[in-house]
Amino acid sequence: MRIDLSLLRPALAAGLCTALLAALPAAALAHGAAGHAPKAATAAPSTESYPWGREGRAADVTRTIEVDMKDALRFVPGELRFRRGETVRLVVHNSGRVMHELVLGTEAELKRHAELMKQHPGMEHDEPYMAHVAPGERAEIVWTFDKPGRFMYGCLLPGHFEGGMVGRIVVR
Ligand SMILES: [Cu+2]
Repeated sequence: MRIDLSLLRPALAAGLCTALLAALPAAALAHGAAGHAPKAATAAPSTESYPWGREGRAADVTRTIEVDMKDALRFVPGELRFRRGETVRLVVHNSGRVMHELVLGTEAELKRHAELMKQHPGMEHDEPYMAHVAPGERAEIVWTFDKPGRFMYGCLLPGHFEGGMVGRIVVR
């Protein structure tokens, strides 16, 4: 079974996430890898909007950016700059030997999320703003940066975020 984090978002915002998730049986937080099957190319993007943008339409992509994830707990490059309104395809590689993920968000959101992951290492979930990538694999995020600001991307696997596996995003 999978937990839809969108249902928890109001609780996350209220800082109640820890208490809420602690009340759930651990088994409810894990689900099989089947939940991460790639979405069909024809699937309509989510209409949900986030402070750091929204899922983009493949037809609107104007730029493709490659990001590599390394076992040294680094993203390469470690900073990305976009113009407001730009829709980009992030091609996320994992050149390491362990699992990594790229999750877009605000700094506060990623910190909260990383704390959750520490307490529930088996927690898996999928949202349009994240890519879980097995060693040697690649995955894509199509994203529209529709609001200016400073955002981040991070690997929220336990120890990785704290180990500095973060990148900066500037949208002007
Ligand atoms: Cu990682």
